[in-house]
Amino acid sequence: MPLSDKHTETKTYDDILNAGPPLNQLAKEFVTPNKLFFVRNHTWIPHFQLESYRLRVHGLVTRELSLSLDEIKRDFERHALTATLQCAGNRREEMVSYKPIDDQLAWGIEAIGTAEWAGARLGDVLCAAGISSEEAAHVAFLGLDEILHDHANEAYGGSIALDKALACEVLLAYEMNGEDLPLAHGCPLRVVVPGYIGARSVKWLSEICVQAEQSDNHFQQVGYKLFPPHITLDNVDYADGMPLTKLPVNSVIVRPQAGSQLQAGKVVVEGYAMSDGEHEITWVSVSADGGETWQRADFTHEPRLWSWQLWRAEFELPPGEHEMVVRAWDSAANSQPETIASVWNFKGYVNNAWHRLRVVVA
Ligand SMILES: Nc1nc2c(c(=O)[nH]1)N[C@H]1C(S)=C(S)[C@@H](COP(=O)(O)O)O[C@H]1N2
Ligand SMILES: [Mo]
Repeated sequence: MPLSDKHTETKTYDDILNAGPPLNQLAKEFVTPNKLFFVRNHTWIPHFQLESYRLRVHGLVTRELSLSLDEIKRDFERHALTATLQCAGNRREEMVSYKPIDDQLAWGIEAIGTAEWAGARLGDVLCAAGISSEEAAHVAFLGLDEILHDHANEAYGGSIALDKALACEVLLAYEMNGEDLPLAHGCPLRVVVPGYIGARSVKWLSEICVQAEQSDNHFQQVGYKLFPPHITLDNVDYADGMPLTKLPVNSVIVRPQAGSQLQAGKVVVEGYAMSDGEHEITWVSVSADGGETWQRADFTHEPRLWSWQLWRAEFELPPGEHEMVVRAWDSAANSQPETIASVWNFKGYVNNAWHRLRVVVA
């Protein structure tokens, strides 16, 4: 399989699958082929029998549900949506080189992909269960995979607010790009929460719970919380952290790669840009002189909600070393911070500083 094994090492669990596409294959097409779609797993892929698989829906509901995959396919209308999934740790590598980050995967720019997901709407399943109380404010998910924390196993989990859970873009997907959802991506069923950090799109989904509070799961209460740059492992109080939801506007140069040796003359620069999915990317500016002068990039596709934008710009470059920089704006006038220093956080989440790289033209 073409996924590189660059990210397969974690501290203790050597053979957990974490991988992304080789950079020369990244963002070449608007829809990422399944074989090139990054995989982010916190533990080993769970073992289960498809025949006995049930999705349990419980909590503040009028009727508890226990649904097989066939029942989900039969009883709920199938909806398809092209949406980008991005890990909160995408571009962590740049944060690590600014200031060390302990025990987190040093993703480059490859922890992102776009697929056509299809399945039932989470909102339709919640309607079938019936929200039973005005206290209901969050929808919590659990996966079948269990992770060891403080000497006890806990299923992977997280939650989103009830209003997002009821939004029509949120799917319980059983198909990815026209195929059955692959095992590594959460077969038989996963949540897809477009616009949110990938961590909320729980794979191998086993339980949905409607509740008053956010999930008490490790990955909601400790992991995937954002802190300002002055907070570190030594002074952190996890209760103060901001649970990550929507992704900030971001843009990345994919080609040429950092350190490339290029020929003088016409140089094509390509990459991706993405916001919170609710706002389309409206402008991408690219510089080949470290930010002295800028050019507007062309988009390769019509802007769409919930998906990235691929962009392209051309430069005439003389021999020498050149620093390329990219920044984007979305339709809500959000843009990116100039420096990593202003967004660095000790977990290395949501790096959206201007993306810079150096190339040599001969
Ligand atoms: N059950 C379960 N769901 C999970 C994870 C996991 O480890 N277990 N990883 C999450 C994270 S951090 C991300 S970024 C996305 C990655 O989805 P993918 O592997 O399909 O790209 O899945 C999320 N859902
Ligand atoms: Mo992630």
